Amino acid sequence: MMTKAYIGLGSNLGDSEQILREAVAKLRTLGAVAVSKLYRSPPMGPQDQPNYYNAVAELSTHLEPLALLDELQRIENEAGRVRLRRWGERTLDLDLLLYAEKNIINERLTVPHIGILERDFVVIPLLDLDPTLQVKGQSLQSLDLVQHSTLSALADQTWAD
Ligand code: A4P
Ligand code: MG
Repeated sequence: MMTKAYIGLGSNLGDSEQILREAVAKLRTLGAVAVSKLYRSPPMGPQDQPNYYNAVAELSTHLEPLALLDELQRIENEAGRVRLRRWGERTLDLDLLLYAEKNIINERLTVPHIGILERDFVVIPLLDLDPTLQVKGQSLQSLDLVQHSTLSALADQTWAD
């Protein structure tokens, strides 16, 4: 069955824009992809790290959740994934934010992704892709953080074309 999955992309080490572009190209080998705008976002967590480049990709895929996670982790590793500390700097982070309307909790996967409703660098790009999106019964559009976003848009939704 074809499923709509949303994947959060983040990078704050190396040539982040290029790294995210290559990640989107690899996601396109897994199914049809649409991307949000590209954003710059101040770091959540340790403040002594660079700003992040963040975006979200919508992927239509036949892959089951754990098979999709395997692919995301493979793409992270191919980007020469370096991750120094919790919530710290990394070359590429791919998080499975949503997998259709499914709730998943196992050793490898929690979906919807933890913290999704508190992170503007996830919510704002999700709204680029679907302004009516709801998560856990909550309309994203009506969240307070949408009005108090700390993001700056760097490029429109053609950045990864
Ligand atoms: N895992 C469980 N659920 C999922 C899921 N839904 N998607 C497991 C992906 N992975 C999931 O991943 C650790 C384990 O989580 C995986 O092995 C997988 O089985 P990881 O990528 O090594 O670590 P992490 O949890 O992603 O990192 P960390 O450090 O806990 O933080 P977050 O929550 O990912 O946040 N600030 C800004 N502005 N923008 C950012 O993108 N990102 C982070 C990282 C911190 N600050 C940021 C940003
Ligand atoms: Mg991650």
